[in-house]
Amino acid sequence: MLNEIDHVAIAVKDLEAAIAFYKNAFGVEVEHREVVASDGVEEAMIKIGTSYVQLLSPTSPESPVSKFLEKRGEGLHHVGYRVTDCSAVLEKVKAEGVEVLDEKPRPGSRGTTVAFIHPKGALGTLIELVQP
Ligand code: CMX
Ligand code: CO
Repeated sequence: MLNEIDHVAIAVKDLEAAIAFYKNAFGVEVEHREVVASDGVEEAMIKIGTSYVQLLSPTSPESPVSKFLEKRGEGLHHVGYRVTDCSAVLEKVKAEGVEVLDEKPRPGSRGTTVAFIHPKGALGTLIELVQP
């Protein structure tokens, strides 16, 4: 049900500094930037093959990424798996008794449809299902 890695998300304190790090260290550039108000984040997407690195910084103190940075510091925040049918995968996961954060798929960045799965029931990894 998981087609590809859509993105690997990294929580950062300073988005401009993070973008500069990737540009200077690896010569890669941002393809897409977006503020996702519903999630309290600003993202910078760097394309790598058919996947992305999603650099994520909080836009408010209530953002889940603010809390993450306070507790854990900068680092890997979640993995996004590209799926054909977000709703179908979510229902399958729920039927397996896995704790989800979204009961129904919702809009994500780049016009995608997404749903998050709680890290506690998923080997300590926050998972995002991403339907392009
Ligand atoms: N990865 C792994 N574990 C995580 C985590 C993460 N990103 N964030 C929190 N946790 C851990 C916490 O450390 C905590 O562990 P302990 O109990 O051992 O201390 C545990 O999960 C439970 O945390 P919680 O109190 O239930 O929840 P939090 O308030 O810490 O929020 C989470 C965590 C995942 C529920 C919240 O971040 C969330 O709802 N995320 C989904 C939305 C999101 O992340 N949006 C931003 C990205 C948007 C995008 O990619 O487009
Ligand atoms: Co994401």
